[in-house]
Amino acid sequence: MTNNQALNEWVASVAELTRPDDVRWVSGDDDEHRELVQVLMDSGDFIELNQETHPGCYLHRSDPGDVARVEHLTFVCTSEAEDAGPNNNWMEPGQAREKMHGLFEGCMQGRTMYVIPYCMGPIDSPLSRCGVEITDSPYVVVNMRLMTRMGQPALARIEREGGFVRGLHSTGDLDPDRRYIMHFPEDLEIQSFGSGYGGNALLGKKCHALRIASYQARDEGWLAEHMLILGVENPQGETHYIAAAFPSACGKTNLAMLIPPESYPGWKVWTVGDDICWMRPGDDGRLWAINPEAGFFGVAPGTGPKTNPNALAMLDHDAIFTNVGVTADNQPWWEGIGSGQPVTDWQGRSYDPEVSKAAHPNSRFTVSAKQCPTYSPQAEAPRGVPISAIIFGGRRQHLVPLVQQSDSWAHGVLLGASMASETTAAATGEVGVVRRDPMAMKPFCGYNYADYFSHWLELGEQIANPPPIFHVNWFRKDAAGNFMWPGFCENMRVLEWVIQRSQGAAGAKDTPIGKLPSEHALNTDGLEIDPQTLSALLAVDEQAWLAELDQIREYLEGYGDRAPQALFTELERVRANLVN
Ligand code: SAT
Ligand code: MN
Repeated sequence: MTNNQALNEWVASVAELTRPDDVRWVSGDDDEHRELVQVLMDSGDFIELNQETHPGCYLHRSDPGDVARVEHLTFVCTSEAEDAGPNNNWMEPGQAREKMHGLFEGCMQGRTMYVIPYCMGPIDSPLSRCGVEITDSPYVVVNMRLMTRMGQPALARIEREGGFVRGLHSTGDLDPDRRYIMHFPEDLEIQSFGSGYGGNALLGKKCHALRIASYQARDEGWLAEHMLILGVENPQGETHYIAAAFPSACGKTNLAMLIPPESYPGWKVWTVGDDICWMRPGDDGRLWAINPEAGFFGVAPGTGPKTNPNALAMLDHDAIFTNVGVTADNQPWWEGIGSGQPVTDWQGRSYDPEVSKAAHPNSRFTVSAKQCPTYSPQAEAPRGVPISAIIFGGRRQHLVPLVQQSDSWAHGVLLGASMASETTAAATGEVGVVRRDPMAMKPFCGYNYADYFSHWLELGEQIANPPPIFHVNWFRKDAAGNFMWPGFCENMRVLEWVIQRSQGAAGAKDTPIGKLPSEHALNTDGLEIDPQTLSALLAVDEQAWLAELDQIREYLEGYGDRAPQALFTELERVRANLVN
């Protein structure tokens, strides 16, 4: 119970509708956590992992039909379809509410209903926002405890402020035909039924911190983005912060936790966040950012001693593993972990590489950010961190260079708006098809993309010192299908160029598509890469770019009259550069 009347009334009305055996307000304390772990173990939802090598670690196996976000079942329910835009599935709010009412009716019988007050962002930050998730899943509660600031301190803030985002969730019967993730941005409300998986069920994450928050951010003059935040400290002890957007499962967590290569003595990368960034113009004319999350829900496969040693180091205690394999001595295992052998796959079957990978490609770890060896002390700062550069990046085998800098903010918005990427296992559907994913927000923008692009353009005009905008592509392949850029810790070289450019230093050459590193401007000391590959990574194929521009234009025209003219002006400027 709380002194917030609206919250009490909402909880009572949900209990009346869903008819749980028991209602529990979550405090977030340790005793409660131990009790919930026991509940999860008793039901078989948690399997204890080796407590000697991995104290406090548990394995959860999802229903095999419930292992990723379901974009085709995710809806934005604004009064007008146009406000949701062609980038979202839309349902009329009244109809959506009726449908969800039918599903939620009596669905918590025999279950406990948990009320989770949570805060997205440092508890005392003016940039943070609160929500309350009601759920019948104790797995959601223990994940929300790692991913958000939840329980008593969040409730105290809600009581002070009054407002909060309402999120109602039930795993239902996990029937994919009775599964919907509905958003009502006009009412700051989320309703999710029929899935227990990550982004469908941990409502603070994509549902609140991106879909609802992006809608609020547009009205209030800030940005809610699918971006990691990292700080690069140079040997002189100066730290510059970068916000970078990549689609799900394109290496945001690895980049956020990068350890500079040996040829970078005295350099350090600090992790502020790995997935979501809320940014607001400060009084000093810069953009200030917080990570609204308190933990990482990272992709396990591919996380190993070479790709992300920091992540490995934080995963040997107090972590939840979802859909990974297990070794003979009960340690978690996934493809790329670098040691051990699996005996059981993610579905609990005896491991047979002919039948299945040990870990599901979208298997995940959940862990508190405080366990990350490079977690930035500034990550908890109420005012956030000042952003020196913004990076957009996609997964593109062809065409798109390793790095380019936009000529202006508007050109940078065009770079973001024309982002495309090959799809990954983070969402159900075909993997590896190129789709347009502006600002990596395709599945997460809670309103019409055309209005979102306008918001980005307008915001840039309001900031006295907007950060420069870049585009990167780590994923270029040669004719034999091999990656041309080594990636991982070597991405530091690109980060260094980006930071130097943001300070007005480092060489760049003007090309029709923007500024690219001039010869020798990219530091390749200690890197084995043949000069031809490097120049191919930084080449501009003018004919292919003209064809790409046609596709971008066609894509943007899909947003009709609402698409901002400034983007077409930029597009035509680039086209003119290419033909001249
Ligand atoms: O399932 S989540 O949306 O939380 C993870 C992701 O796809 O980025
Ligand atoms: Mn993500």
